[in-house]
Amino acid sequence: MDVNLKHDLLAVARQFPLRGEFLTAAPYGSGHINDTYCVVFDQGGTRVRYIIQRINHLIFKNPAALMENIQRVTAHLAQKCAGQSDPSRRVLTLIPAHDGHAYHQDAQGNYWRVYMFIEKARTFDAVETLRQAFEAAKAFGQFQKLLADLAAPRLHDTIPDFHHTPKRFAALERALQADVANRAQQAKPEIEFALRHQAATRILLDANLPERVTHNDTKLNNVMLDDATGEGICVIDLDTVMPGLALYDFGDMVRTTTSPAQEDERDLTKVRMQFPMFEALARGYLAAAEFLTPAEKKLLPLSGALITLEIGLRFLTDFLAGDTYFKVHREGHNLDRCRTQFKLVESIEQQEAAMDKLVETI
Ligand code: ADP
Ligand code: GN1
Ligand code: MG
Repeated sequence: MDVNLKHDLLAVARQFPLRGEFLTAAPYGSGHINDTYCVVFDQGGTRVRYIIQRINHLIFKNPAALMENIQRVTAHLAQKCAGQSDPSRRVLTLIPAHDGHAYHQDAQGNYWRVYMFIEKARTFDAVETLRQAFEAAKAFGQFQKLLADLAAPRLHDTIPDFHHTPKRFAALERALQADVANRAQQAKPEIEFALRHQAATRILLDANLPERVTHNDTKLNNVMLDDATGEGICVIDLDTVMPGLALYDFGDMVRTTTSPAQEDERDLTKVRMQFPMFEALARGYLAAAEFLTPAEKKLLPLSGALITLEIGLRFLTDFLAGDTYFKVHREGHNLDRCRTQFKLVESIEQQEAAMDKLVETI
């Protein structure tokens, strides 16, 4: 096993009914919040992989409630996918711990969960083809559609006000006021950009849209695309599935799936909203999300700029606060991420008329 691992993955794995001989464990994926590992077992000559995750309980303050949400959501989806081909690859499957709980809490207070590994599929950190955009959006649209009849009670809010953009703006103002890391002078243009956009933060909240069950973190790398068919086979990263607006999800797709650049690209000339990608997203999403009201549909183009602005505000806030929320891997990482978001907001704003026109025709 990798001696540099922060946690004893073998000890964690032993808390779950994973058969065979433990072979390897290694960090996996590029998420900003949880710790994700891939562990491999030898089961009678076959290598079987699992995903083991440590839930970031400083961010998700009630992991038990979060896991209750995930159990309900995955059970509901599993029931709906039962008649389709390859049902076990279409929804995440939790493996409960030996004690029957959906997670294991270790002696240090960490919360761990295990998922079956979705084989023959992968995620992408940056979009490469129109087909990927179409399939990802269709999968997220389908996800919302399948959860529309989730039985009561309402899901827990795993992070309250997660997409309340005005509150995200207020948090930025507080971070700016405190300037605890003495970094405000390094981010003057970004701070000015944020301040100029304050009025835009209310757009979705003021539109009186219906509450739905939404994913709330529809980054392109939170949907697995099938290696053979390219289909969006499984929506993953379910920690923020909770009541929300459909457009939070569409907006985050625009943020992460229309620019050819990575989220932390330093060369801002590479960052832009590619209109054909937006079209593929809108067509894919609307192919599945037939439940949208006219008011929701009309706001699809604006949601992209809003959610991109919101995540940019959050990266800037975390930069000013001294990098306490998102994982960072280099100096100025959160500021770099903020810059790409604000550049993308500008690019989306410039194409708003064309986006409106397109959506009217779909
Ligand atoms: P984070 O919250 O840190 O983003 P994710 O749940 O998105 O964590 O997992 C990180 C990455 O691990 C994903 O982008 C995906 O590539 C991979 N992954 C997660 N769950 C599975 C799974 N069940 N099967 C295969 N790969 C997975
Ligand atoms: C985080 O966990 P991950 O990396 O999929 C964040 C999202 C942000 C995203 C920015 C719980 O998502 O809200 O949009 O980073 N998740 C949480 O890349 O804050
Ligand atoms: Mg993720």
